[in-house]
Amino acid sequence: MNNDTIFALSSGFGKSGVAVIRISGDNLHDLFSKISNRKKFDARHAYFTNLTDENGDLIDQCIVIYFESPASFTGQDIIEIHSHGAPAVINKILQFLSTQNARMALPGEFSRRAFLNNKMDLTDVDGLAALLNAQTDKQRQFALKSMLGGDSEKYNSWRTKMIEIAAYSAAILDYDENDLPKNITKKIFSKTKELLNEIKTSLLRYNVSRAITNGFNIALVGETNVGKSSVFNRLVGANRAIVSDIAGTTRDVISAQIDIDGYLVNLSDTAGLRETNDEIEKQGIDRTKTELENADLVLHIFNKKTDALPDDKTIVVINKVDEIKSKTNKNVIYTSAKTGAGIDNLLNAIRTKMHSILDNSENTLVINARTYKLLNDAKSELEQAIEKSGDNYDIFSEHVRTAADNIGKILGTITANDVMDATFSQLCLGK
Ligand SMILES: Nc1nc2c(ncn2[C@@H]2O[C@H](COP(=O)(O)OP(=O)(O)OP(=O)(O)O)[C@@H](O)[C@H]2O)c(=O)[nH]1
Ligand SMILES: [Mg+2]
Repeated sequence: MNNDTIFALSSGFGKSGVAVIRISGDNLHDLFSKISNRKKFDARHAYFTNLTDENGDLIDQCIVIYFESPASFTGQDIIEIHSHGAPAVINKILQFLSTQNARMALPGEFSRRAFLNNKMDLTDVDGLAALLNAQTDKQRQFALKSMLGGDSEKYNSWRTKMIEIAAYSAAILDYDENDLPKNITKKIFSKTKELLNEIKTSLLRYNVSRAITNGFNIALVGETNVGKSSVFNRLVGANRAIVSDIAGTTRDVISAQIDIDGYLVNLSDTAGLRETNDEIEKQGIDRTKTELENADLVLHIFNKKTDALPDDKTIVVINKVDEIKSKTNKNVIYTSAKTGAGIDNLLNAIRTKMHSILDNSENTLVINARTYKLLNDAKSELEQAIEKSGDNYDIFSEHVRTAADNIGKILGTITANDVMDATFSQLCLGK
């Protein structure tokens, strides 16, 4: 199956100036000859060609490029066809290719081949998937670093150190003390602790990784009628949520995505909190509680004086300031969704909080559910090595080796097929 010649549209489908169709296979020399209408050609050279179908009828005028194995995305021979971006042209080319001993690629199949040919490891593929999903500039930067191998470097260095530690600790039983480096047991312990701390720090940054990749969650909560939906509309810059003076207007969670300083923000307006017998409103309030749990930042909104205090993840807002005389509480932000007063201050307070949580992400790994679990497993193996092996260095070595295997699974050095399927299926057709 990995020897099949595969093809896919790599650019988006729809009317566009240019479409790019890629073909990958073991030897595409003859196919390129046919497509480019030339016997001799150079790799990585753009040729202008009249692309004809199996009957010799003209399909389109195209640019075609040949990438020779192993210097290509997949490591196999690759042909790129740059055609006009009309759906009819694209369909005709794909139809023609299926008559040329080639088949349509599965989603992520190009990347799978790149992985099998050691062009990418699984963390690079995760980075690529994150890059393809990037909507904001920070998401782009974060994903790009991972795709270009930033994360692999860290994982590889951890794994190498673990293998070294495992080898030394296994050797303690087999070799005479004089043949081993001085203070070997001390060194083994301190190096293992160092690694454990680094992994723990990375796990603590999981929320940062998630917030950059999937968006920073901000929930607006408070009692009914304080003006949550009105403030939400001001922040989004559009009348997204219904506003009325009837308490209990908002019942469902209303979400909008906004870009603040290059970070993707998921903003949620929620049902006002109050005692109610209304079944639907009750369900709405349950949803508010879920939003609160998932929030990276909460805007707690009031419309009168309050003793509520801000904390790491809460900003206290007193709305309807146009109706309030005393504005002396330094712990809160005063706004009026009606006049727009104070909305800039609120945005700045959100900015400050968000930057303090998300900035300096250079050393943050792109962690998804798969890598989080494996990283946690590695952490617990190292903890067991340190805490539970006593003076038994065989057991110590075994735990550290298992930790190294967990990191290997993150990279895909050691991997099961189902993990690969999950990793590659996040990608779209043509990648
Ligand atoms: N004077 C004044 N009225 C406001 C302000 N913000 C909202 N209101 C009014 O307050 C009422 C309630 O506003 P909403 O935005 O629907 O309040 P909410 O907190 O979303 O209410 P629920 O969805 O019922 O929980 C509406 O009549 C708004 O026009 C404000 O800053 N000043
Ligand atoms: Mg509302």
